[in-house]
Amino acid sequence: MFISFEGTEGVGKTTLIQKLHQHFQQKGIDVVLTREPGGTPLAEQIRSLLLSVNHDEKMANDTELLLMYAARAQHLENVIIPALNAGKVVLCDRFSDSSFAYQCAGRGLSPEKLQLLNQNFVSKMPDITFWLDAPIELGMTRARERGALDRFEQEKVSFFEKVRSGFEHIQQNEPQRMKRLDATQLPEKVFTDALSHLQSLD
Ligand code: Z5A
Repeated sequence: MFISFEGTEGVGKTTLIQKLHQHFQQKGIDVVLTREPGGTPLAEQIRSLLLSVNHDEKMANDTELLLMYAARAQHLENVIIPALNAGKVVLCDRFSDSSFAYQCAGRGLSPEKLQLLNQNFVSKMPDITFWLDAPIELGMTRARERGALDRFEQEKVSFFEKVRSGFEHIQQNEPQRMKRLDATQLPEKVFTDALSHLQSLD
């Protein structure tokens, strides 16, 4: 099973993934924990490029989109597909829904560009996606206690509001795949909510 986790910054994706990882391991299920952009040595290098604030020029929105998909192609071929073929559960911190939410809804790129990339370079979509939803300010406060901000984290609240509506758009169009979790709740409750969605798939 391929499970992805989405949301704006600081909503608790990493926290939930760690809890589910532990849960699967305790049940003796083979799990791969991975993330985007990144997940392979080469894709992690692309991630550094994408998140760095130390560029001498503004990264073009198309460049950002294409780098996301270059990293994704690498990740799919070298990590996700082999793990799924070996019967493992894949827990992926962000996947192509983030490209729609950030690059299309957030940056304003046309969904047709994304569709083209998905059709040609994404051979496997998640079986289930958890969208952790919380007011932007809440996630920002949680995440920013960590210190230095990356290139995305430097964006304004208005950008993240657009991103959030991008996730909402996907959830409304694909309610079967994308499940909204109320991320304002305690981590334990977010975890049990996720678990009950997974159990309903059995
Ligand atoms: N990006 C993109 O634009 N296009 C794409 O296609 C892809 C990605 C794939 C990097 O992602 C950036 O890449 C991302 C979008 C872009 N930029 N942004 N923003 P990332 O996932 O690495 O970065 P992130 O979203 O900023 O992740 P994060 O800040 O690490 O957030 P998180 O994993 O969702 O949260 P967390 O680390 O689990 O929790 C944050 C803090 O809150 C932490 O102290 C927790 O202990 C606490 N926490 C967690 N859950 C709770 C609850 N329920 N209550 C109270 N406190 C909590």
